[in-house]
Amino acid sequence: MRCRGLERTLIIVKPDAVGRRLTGRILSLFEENDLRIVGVKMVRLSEEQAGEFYAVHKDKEFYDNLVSYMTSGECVPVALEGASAVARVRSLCGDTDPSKAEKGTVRASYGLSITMNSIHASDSPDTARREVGFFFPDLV
Ligand code: 3AN
Repeated sequence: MRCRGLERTLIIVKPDAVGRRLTGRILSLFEENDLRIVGVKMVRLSEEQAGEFYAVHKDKEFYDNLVSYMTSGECVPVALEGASAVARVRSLCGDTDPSKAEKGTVRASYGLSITMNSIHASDSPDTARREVGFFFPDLV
């Protein structure tokens, strides 16, 4: 059940982190910060699914690289719930570029590059609704 005042957001543990067996450690960080896992699964995205998920970046120069990376291995999409979940989860993930991410964040701890940066997190409540629904239609 969703309690009043709580927000939901989507993260994806990306192939670089799943492949290095970091999924549990990454999810622990969110649970330790009062975020509840309300949906979790493991998927291998098709090119079509990754393209649809990242449609907003279609015109960027890194789009092809991003889609090819996100389809290169297993991903773990997770729906998280908590107070101010969208902003707090973004802050726990750190800067897109791991070399600029604050110490203790997922990307500072585990990210390898801007592309292989270990985690995706929804960037606004509207995006979160779309992204949670993309993987967990029953949750929206
Ligand atoms: P974030 O995931 O931090 O919100 P976005 O939404 O700007 O970042 O970008 C989506 C994903 O695209 C990033 N997680 C990253 O993997 C990739 N990306 C973003 N900017 C670049 C870039 N300049 N070069 C390569 N990949 C990028």
